[in-house]
Amino acid sequence: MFTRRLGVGILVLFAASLVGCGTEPGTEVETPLECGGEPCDLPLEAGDAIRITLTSISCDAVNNAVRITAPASVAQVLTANACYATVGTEWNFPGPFADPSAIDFTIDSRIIDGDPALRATGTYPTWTVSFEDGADEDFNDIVLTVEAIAAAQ
Ligand SMILES: [Ca+2]
Ligand SMILES: [Ca+2]
Repeated sequence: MFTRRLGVGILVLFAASLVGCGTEPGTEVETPLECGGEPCDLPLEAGDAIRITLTSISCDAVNNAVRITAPASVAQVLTANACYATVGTEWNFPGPFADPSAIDFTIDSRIIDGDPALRATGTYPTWTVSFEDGADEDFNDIVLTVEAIAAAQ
């Protein structure tokens, strides 16, 4: 009798966990850039060029896509499978841009455990952008160095 009641209790708990809130493993999520917990982008000055370097990766998920979303004229997917990209890969975008105000990124991934996060640290003209894919909190899963490069005088 005791065993049967326990079994029913476990079943109810299992059913409740299936009803969760959009963070089930496998759910696709687009993570925006944040600085100190607030949404942000990285300021550019008029005439600057942009260099982005894949500094390091430490993840196994497939199809994590790194997307530059601003300046709008260069918005594109930089890599569609970042965990398997080559460390040291550089993406260079010569300026000037028609819309030179800021650089922005998102990363598309799937929920592993917790919510992913994409953090920028640093100040103009060099930033580090670090992605936590949600499996732990090491913030080293995808690391980019982003540089604004002033036009030659
Ligand atoms: Ca991690
Ligand atoms: Ca990691």
